[in-house]
Amino acid sequence: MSEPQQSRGSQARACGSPAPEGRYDEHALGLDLSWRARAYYQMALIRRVESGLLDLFARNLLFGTTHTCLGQEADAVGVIGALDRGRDLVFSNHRCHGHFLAYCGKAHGLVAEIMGRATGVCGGRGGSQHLHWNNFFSNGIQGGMSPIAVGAALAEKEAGGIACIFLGDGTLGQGVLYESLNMASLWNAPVLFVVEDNAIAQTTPGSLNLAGEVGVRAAAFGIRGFHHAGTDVEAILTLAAEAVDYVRSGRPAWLHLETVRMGPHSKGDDTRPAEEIERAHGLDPLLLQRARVPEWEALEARAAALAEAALTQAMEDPPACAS
Ligand SMILES: Cc1ncc(C[n+]2csc(CCOP(=O)(O)OP(=O)(O)O)c2C)c(N)n1
Ligand SMILES: [Mg+2]
Repeated sequence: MSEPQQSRGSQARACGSPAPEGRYDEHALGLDLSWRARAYYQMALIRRVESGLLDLFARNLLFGTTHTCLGQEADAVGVIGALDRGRDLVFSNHRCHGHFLAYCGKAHGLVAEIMGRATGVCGGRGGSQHLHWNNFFSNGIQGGMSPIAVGAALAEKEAGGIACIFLGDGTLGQGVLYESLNMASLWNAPVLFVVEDNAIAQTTPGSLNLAGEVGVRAAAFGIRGFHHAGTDVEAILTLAAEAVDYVRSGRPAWLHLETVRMGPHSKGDDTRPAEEIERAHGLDPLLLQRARVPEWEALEARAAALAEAALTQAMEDPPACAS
């Protein structure tokens, strides 16, 4: 397999605004590594940061809420690895930390943001669900970002950029999503709708809230679908690259990724039977990728050191100004 398309990463700009100060964190993204090692390393960094956040919660050092993406790291790394960070836009949801890290690698800015520190990427005022840096935007309202992604994609179309929006399977019940699919198809908006289907919405299994098939929802609007069942980051990267190419040609697409949620919905709220959680752990994307990356222990150590430094520094940083 040849190396999939990688970011140019130098001409980043938000929709209609000048490029902001600062750059992607190339070291944190592992841009010096081979694409295969990088895929493992980026997933390890996400896992380490997310685990660190859950640990802070357990020790009463975080307030608010947080939704970690343990088990879903391959979606973030595979899909965002197929985008052009220099011109594409990413819209995310409540489970956004992994998407954010795969986009820009700013681990300290993320942790400080979640901890309400002045050094956070949004000055500590956005928190876990409202992250914004450069062309990355997240919001916790399920489906709320989908019309925004369609509009932004249309605005960026002439410049060759596309929008990628991450949605959960539980969000397929939101009407605004179907209005967005309708307009995206009618107006040829270059949007990649990514459904991270972990078969659960908070504590409600998909079998109780989702009728019919996931793929045919997009097909009903004449939108081409792509599908992967599993947590193989390399397969997701390859499929996402194909979907991104298609979207860049001027049509929306739907990428359905069947994945697993290894952790709780947010902190301790996991009501699933033990065997179901065990099954999810059996599909851990990091374990899958380890078998292909002989140097995984060194990459793990690098990710652990970076996450630890981010967490330690954020703890010492000043709080966001209250006024
Ligand atoms: C409009 C709206 N309704 C309810 C909520 C509360 N809520 C947050 S996450 C969530 C479940 C989302 O499930 P899914 O879309 O499958 O994403 P997952 O959490 O599995 O990643 C709910 C009900 C919300 N954020 N927005
Ligand atoms: Mg879900």
